[in-house]
Amino acid sequence: MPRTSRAVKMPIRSASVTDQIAVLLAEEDLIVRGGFNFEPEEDAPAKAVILVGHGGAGYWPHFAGWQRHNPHIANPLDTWSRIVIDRVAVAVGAWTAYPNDLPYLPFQQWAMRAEGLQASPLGILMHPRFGLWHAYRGALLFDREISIQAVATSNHLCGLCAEKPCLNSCPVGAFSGADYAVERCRSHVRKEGATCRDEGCIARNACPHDAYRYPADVQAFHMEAFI
Ligand code: B12
Repeated sequence: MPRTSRAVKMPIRSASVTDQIAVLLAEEDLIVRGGFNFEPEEDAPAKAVILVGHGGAGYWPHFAGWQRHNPHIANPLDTWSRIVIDRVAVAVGAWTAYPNDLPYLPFQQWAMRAEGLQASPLGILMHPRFGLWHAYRGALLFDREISIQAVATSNHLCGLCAEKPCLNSCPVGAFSGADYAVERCRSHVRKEGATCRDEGCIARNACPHDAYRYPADVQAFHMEAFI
């Protein structure tokens, strides 16, 4: 029997909360992206947080299948994420927060803390396994402490990268390593036939750590949302 189907049948009550969440998310190829307990003196929205997301685009067929049956919904990826992650929250007694909800919650700061990540020169966090090809779809918030340990800071791959092709490849020089010229980037991507629009951000694609690169159609979807 394949390992995944055995994992889905695991008796949920005997597993830790993180294991329960992982099992429920696996049905949609989403993953636990780490978590931590907030310090008591922090101005935090909860006592603990677990981040939900993906490395690579394994979630895409699940989302695309759902979208085929729900073709006219605005912000479809956000809506799908909400449906999936809200359901998990109910099962484990948590509530949810989403990266695009206003006011923005500091998802990247939480991710740095949960997964020991650091920012790439593009602003996107660099992951030791997924490279730049990962994102966060939501957060589970708890009014109790949970048993989870933040991951120690890993080797920062960008620190070992001398050439930094990400900084030399943007056709409009939007990334300086310190700043991101959002409007210059956006007005270029909006142009009909721009490679970044149809195949994804050229700077992000220049990163050599690309084993989990999203397929071009997935990148095009995200660029469309961006413009
Ligand atoms: C507003 C926003 C944008 C804005 C402005 C970014 C900016 N200059 O600050 C725009 C629309 C330009 C944008 C674009 C993209 N974004 Co954006 N964005 C956000 C959002 C919704 C809010 C950021 C924020 O203000 N947070 C509030 C502050 C308090 O939180 P913070 O953790 O301290 O914020 C950090 C970021 O602002 C970061 N930062 C600063 N400058 C830049 C520049 C870029 C490009 C990024 C990604 C981050 C970044 O530094 C802060 C300190 O850590 C976050 C989700 C979130 N809630 O954080 C996603 C988020 C940061 N974006 C993300 C992504 C992936 C992108 C895109 C690559 C999407 C795409 N097209 O595929 C693009 C990049 C453009 C490109 N060329 O491809 C991911 C990053 C994941 C990761 N691996 O690190 C996030 C976390 C969303 C997610 N669902 O995972 N984004």
